[in-house]
Amino acid sequence: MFNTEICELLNIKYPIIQGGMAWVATAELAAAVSDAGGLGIIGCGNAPKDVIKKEIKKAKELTDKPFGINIMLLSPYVDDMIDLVHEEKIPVVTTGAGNPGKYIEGFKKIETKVIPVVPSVALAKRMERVGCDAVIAEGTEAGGHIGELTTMSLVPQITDSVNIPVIAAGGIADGRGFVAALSLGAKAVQIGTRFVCTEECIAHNDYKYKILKAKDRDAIATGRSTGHPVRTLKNKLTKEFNKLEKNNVDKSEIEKMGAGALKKAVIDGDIEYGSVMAGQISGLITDIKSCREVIDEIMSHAKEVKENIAKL
Ligand code: TUI
Repeated sequence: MFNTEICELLNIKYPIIQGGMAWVATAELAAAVSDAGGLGIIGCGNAPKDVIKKEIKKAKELTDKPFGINIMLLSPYVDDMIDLVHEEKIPVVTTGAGNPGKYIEGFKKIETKVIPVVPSVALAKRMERVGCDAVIAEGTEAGGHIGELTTMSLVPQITDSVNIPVIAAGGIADGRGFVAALSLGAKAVQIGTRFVCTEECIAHNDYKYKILKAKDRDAIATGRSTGHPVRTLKNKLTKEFNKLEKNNVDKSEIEKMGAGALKKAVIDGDIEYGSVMAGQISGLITDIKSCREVIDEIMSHAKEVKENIAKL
């Protein structure tokens, strides 16, 4: 059940892809997700080549299953990350925050699958035209840098507009969300926040517990005025951001405040002045368990949900 074309494309058991979260998605998390039958992803964020090279080496030691990397296209080290994909023969690359078009020809030569995150139908169509293997339709419910449209609106509009498989992201953390995504035409899901609250995730415990304590309206978007909205959990930093935005402070001032804030939260555990990126589904997450338990639970829950719908 739920063996979709994405399973075949990416050589995985379950159509679950882990979000490529900067700082959070290290070798430990990626290997655990891949080992449990999903596709683990190492999030490169703004990290330099030597750091990611070490993560790839570690992940290869931890699992013999395939895993991918996420390249954040605003990173100053994008070209180094592309070189790493070639050197390490990484089978899957997801991208965020831009258009990976110019790298696709090179990836095709080494049979690396390219799957960009897209926030709109227009970009999804463009990505299909330039030869991407699938797209991740990420709704504004997601954590981190986000687009405008919700998963519920974005996914069916994209599945109707392209012929490549669509992966749904944003607001998915259990079997109900998984089945809902497939009902909208997606062939897989990408899950981020749920994987932060796992035993294998190296994020600071205070970061994980802030997600566990979050309620439905705690994951808010700031930075809309800068044109780069980011979803994080409410704290002293978001209060400061909101104040600056209300006072029409220069965009560069606001962006300066955000620099380094993610590491502060994920690594140092500063959940007041750090950027606690997390999705709107945070309120649904109430425990920390292993990646295998998370994935097994989603899959068995999804089966139950599907059977219950069939009875209606
Ligand atoms: O990339 C994300 N979310 C992220 S990346 C990140 S780490 C970071 N650290 C410091 C500075 C900046 C980021 C935290 N969260 N999500 C995927 C995503 N991609 N969301 C939206 C987009 C997107 C937006 C515009 C993708 C393509 C795009 O196209 C622009 C174009 O070139 O047409």
